[in-house]
Amino acid sequence: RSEVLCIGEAMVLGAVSDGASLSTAESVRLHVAGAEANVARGLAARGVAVEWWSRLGDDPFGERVLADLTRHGVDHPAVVRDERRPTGVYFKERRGDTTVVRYYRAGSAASVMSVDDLDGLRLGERRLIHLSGISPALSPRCDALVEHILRAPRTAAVSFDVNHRPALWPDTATAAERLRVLADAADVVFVGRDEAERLWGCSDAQGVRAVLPSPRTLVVKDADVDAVALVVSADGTDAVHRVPALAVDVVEPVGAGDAFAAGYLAGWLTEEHPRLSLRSGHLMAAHALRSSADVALAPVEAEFERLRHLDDDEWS
Ligand code: KDG
Repeated sequence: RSEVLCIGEAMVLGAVSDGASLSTAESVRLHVAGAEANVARGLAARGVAVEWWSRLGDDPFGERVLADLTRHGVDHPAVVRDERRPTGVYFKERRGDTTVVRYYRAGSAASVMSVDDLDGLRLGERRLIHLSGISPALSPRCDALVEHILRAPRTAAVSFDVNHRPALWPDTATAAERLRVLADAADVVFVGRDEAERLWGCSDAQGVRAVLPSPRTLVVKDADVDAVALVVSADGTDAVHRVPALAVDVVEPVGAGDAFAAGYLAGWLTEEHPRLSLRSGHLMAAHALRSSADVALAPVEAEFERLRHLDDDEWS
């Protein structure tokens, strides 16, 4: 069994070329997306043994998701195929500097993921389970699944990317409260500074710590500025690690957060210094930012290691 298990909906993504509009474009490029599946592919690219689990339709898009994950080295032995519900789909287009996302996922196979599904997943044999704040927004059953994994007695660590997707929640206040409670039950939490501001009114990493006191590792990413990891040390106080972001010509930002999480977690798994894990996160994110797909392969290993170990003044 893989040491890491990522749980959450994967979808087929239809993207039009830059500047084209979904209402008039004649062709759409298909990719495989979904935050937790993106993290799984990123971890596999860093050499981590990783499994992804969700429910998929018994349809060609479900086949596409599995083939893509296999190609990226992600294991998926326990995925459930649903004959009655489809694989979710979403589309995105660029409007100026913003990416507009349209979901066609209500009633998808993944929307009926439930606590009953956990029997075959051998959570006790994992080191790390990765979840995100997308799943609790999909349905009450998905929400219960996430809550159960976080709160039932467990031996595996849980990482949780807050991933607030406004289109999936009834309103911000509901999302804010639910995501706060769930994130605070995890061991490693990722959140964007802007996201934390929108949800909880926090302006910096210390502010997020006041809202989420429990996770041993709290990573607050401030877009093209920096990422800060607050890691509880032996005396119970936070050690603060801050690494500036890399300067990148952004093609498309969706998926960069997942790439960052994969880079950070790959380092966390080998217990390397948080500063190096933050650098891995930035390097992976930079790569995703330069691609229009939601997931992109990391640079080759030797180059990755060279970049990670640059002196501080050469970094960024
Ligand atoms: O983080 C990227 C994801 O948001 C994207 O791949 C699609 O999972 C997705 C979602 O629910 O938005």
